[in-house]
Amino acid sequence: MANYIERVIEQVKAKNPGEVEFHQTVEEVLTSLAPVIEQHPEYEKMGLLERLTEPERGISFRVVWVDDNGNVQVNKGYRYEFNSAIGPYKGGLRFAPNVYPGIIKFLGFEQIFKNSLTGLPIGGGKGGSDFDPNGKSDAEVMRFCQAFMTELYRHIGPHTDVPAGDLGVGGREIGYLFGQYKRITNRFDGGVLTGKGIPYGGCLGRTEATGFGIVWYAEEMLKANGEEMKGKTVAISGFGNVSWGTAWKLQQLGAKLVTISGPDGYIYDPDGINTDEKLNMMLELRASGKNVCAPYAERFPNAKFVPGKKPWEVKADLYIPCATQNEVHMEDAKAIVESGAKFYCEGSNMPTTNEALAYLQDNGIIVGPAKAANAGGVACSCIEMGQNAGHTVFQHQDVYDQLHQIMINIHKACKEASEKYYGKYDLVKGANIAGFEKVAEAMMAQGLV
Ligand code: 2IT
Repeated sequence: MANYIERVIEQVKAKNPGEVEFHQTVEEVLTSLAPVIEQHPEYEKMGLLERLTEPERGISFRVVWVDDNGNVQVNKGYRYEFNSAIGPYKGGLRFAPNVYPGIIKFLGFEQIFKNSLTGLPIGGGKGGSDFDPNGKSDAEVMRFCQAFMTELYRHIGPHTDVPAGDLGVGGREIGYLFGQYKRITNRFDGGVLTGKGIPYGGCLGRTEATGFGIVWYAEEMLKANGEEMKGKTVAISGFGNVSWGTAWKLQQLGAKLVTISGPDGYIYDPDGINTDEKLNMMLELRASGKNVCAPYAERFPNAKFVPGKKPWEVKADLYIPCATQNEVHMEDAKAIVESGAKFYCEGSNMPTTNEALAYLQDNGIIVGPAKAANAGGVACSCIEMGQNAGHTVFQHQDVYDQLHQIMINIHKACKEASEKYYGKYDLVKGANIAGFEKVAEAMMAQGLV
């Protein structure tokens, strides 16, 4: 069986040359599945892993728009519809200059397992563009989004594929995308996009859902190991939506958050990033469109800005990377182990290199994997789809209560799957297995498609 897994990993590498992020996640996930594949020889006969690692559909398209100076701009647009065994494709759109198929495929592949872990009926997909929203005017962002949707609308729908935001795509972009979808199709299909504004079908709590979910998941990790969130010193990276929601929930649970970061460096705030003014400062940083965190230290003089560095050198009890993929390398993992920390919970998608992840776990750090810990975002998106399908509005507290329970359930599913197949508490392996089992069963039931 190990041979089967190795063979598929090699095939994926050969079929998707140079797409290193996709190779990385396929290797990490499939390797964890060994004991399950062992028990199900029929999976090999039915080419299950070959099918799982090949997107059902991949669309690549040209996006043409005109910038404020009247120059024609051409970007690449993508949507990889990865797996619809348990529900319509669901996953975000990422707008960032480094976007290429290897990034969209890694995100889309991860999304299959994440969405399955939520316990809700959503398949996996991901899309985006190499468009960089930073430094663009509002009008440019609108024209880009309209051009992007002018192709994408043919491929999506409330029962087909439901995109949302990811890096570079927030409420503003979703608004423009939705407006254009509605204009072209003449349909108010609320459930075609999630992360919408509250007045037009958005779900209360979606903005903070990913961050809240991460902290609730981390809280379960702590509890399972006899500890509590209150009083913990926490270091996170990023200052965007996910970091902001994470900071807010950490504040509510009485933890002390001491770092945030940007591409320019990191902020160390010894007083804690724990007042409304400080949380609002994170929103201001994002709204500035400059993609820097340094201005935080100008506003709060006790805080220190450390240019060009990542926050992993700061001593903490719990680390939560919330910025982007592969932001924690081997040297960072060593610093985290040396700090004496016990907990590490991934917030952003695949923030840890496979090598750094193994090092953290081998040195006794308890790791929460992103596909489980950050699943609260997409879970809330699915709640939004339900709200839209039922032509209703859910109350804020109802959404929080559902989301909190979902995060508790996901932690439990990861814990139980790892105990069943590996005889130990390993949330990384458990998340892969628990996410896989339901999708595999559905794929087997649906025959060779
Ligand atoms: O990575 C993710 O789960 C997201 N960017 C959110 C996806 C969604 O459909 O809400």
